[in-house]
Amino acid sequence: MDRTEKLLAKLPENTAALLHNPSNIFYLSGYTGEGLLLVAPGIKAVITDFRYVEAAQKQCPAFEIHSIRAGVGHVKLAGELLEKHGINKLLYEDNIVTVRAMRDMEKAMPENMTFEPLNFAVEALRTVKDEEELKAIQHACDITCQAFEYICGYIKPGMTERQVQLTLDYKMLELGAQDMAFSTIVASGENGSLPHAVPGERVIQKGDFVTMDYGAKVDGYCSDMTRTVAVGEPSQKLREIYNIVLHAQEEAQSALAPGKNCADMDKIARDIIAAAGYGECFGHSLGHGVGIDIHEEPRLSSRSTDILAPGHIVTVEPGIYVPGLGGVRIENTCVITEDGYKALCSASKDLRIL
Ligand SMILES: [Mn+2]
Repeated sequence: MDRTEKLLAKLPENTAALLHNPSNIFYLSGYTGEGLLLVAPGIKAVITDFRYVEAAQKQCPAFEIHSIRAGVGHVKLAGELLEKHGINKLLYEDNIVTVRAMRDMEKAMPENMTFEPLNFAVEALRTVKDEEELKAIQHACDITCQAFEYICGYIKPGMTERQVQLTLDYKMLELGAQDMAFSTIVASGENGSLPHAVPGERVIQKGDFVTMDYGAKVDGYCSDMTRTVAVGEPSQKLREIYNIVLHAQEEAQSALAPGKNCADMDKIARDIIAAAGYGECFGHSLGHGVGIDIHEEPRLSSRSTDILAPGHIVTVEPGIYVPGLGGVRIENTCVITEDGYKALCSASKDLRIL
């Protein structure tokens, strides 16, 4: 069963799904250009414009490619196809379609059309990765780890965070990444207390911790890894924080297995950090799914009701952030297997002193 059939099997009979979200469109069809995807019994269509017709034909041979024309825009064209197939119930992505686009859609569609939210049906399919997806993510993780080995030999006191970021990004592209998975984070010294620090002109000094959170994109799929390294001998305090985070990361990661509650994974790491007296300094959730998007379901968070299943790919990334001092985060991307998990990032998590 291909992905489109899997989606249709989850929907009520004689119902269409109109996709606006580029990640869902890519997942179902392989198409990366602009436009919409229409899926219904008897319909598999990319609705695009002249600029992308040829690319769409190459990327998704199993789909009909329809190009908009004067007076017939994307939604109207979708409406024509639905009318031809006698389908009058349309599921749409209410988290993506704006209020304005919704009003336009109601006007452009045939009169008898009814609209209902798709309720993340495609996102739900995307949580379980197949072999091909796993291969792409493993490749992205390998590039990330190779770039880490390179950067460890490159970072020297006197360099700026920005220099480290540019070098990491360049290295990943050189190693075959199509793009960065997200904007690379490099946080040195006291900037390490900012979980999503933007690399800037701060000059790296001896005794600093440098946190690097970054990933590569390969064949449309992301990796996500964080390592914190020391530049020269770190203080006792920073070492202590490092060891707590490392312990929390390893305990939570080694608990990953199918059937486990995502919220329990978060609790394992949180309890260790709280017991060490740093509970207030770990203010984000433990991790998240990774795939076409850098943040996907399931979430490893205290509020999550998700259960881990084989094929889920999740990050485990506890951290401790102390304003004025700095911070530590250690993150691996892992796949849930039939009997446990496998870490996809091979870079050592032991403290590296450069
Ligand atoms: Mn992450």
